[in-house]
Amino acid sequence: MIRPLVILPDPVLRQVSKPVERVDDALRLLADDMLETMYDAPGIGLAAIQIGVPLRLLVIDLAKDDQPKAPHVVINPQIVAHGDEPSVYEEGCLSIPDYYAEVERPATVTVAYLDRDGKERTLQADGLMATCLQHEIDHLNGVLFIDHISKLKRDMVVRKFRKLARDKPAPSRLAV
Ligand code: GNR
Ligand code: NI
Repeated sequence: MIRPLVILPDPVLRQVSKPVERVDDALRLLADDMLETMYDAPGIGLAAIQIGVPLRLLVIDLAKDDQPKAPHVVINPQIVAHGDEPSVYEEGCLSIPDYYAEVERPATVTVAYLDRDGKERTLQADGLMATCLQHEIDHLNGVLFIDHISKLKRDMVVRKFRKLARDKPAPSRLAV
């Protein structure tokens, strides 16, 4: 099931997500909804908080349109190591539609996590995978990629999205 995305400046995006306590069928259904929502958007990653669920769960698929799907379900991730080299990527976020900015992060990370079977795994990532993992893990801590750019640019983006939310409130906001 495709779920509605939480968009800036919704304060839900600033929540710190809680660890997943058990990897069961309900959690796998949630992960499947996240993948469906991410593919539909389309995006290459999605954190649970972006559909309003404050759990330490994220999905990633970097496969291009002409490649077979390569879904990763990443539960309770911890960055256990990162390289010294920085890398700069132009990032975007499904919760901040149509805004892109360069962000510098460690070029390589090692992440320990549970997979969709609850099995402990470790992933060494570089390139876009390293950037995407760090972007998603930031979401679990209530951090957005605009927190890594200048305050001037960030304030401009937040103001623009505040105005958009005022002019055209989301249906869920109209209801309350
Ligand atoms: O779809 C996405 N693309 C992207 C591009 C560069 C760096 C990070 C990302 S993640 C983003 C989807 C998203 O908002 N995940 O939280
Ligand atoms: Ni994002």
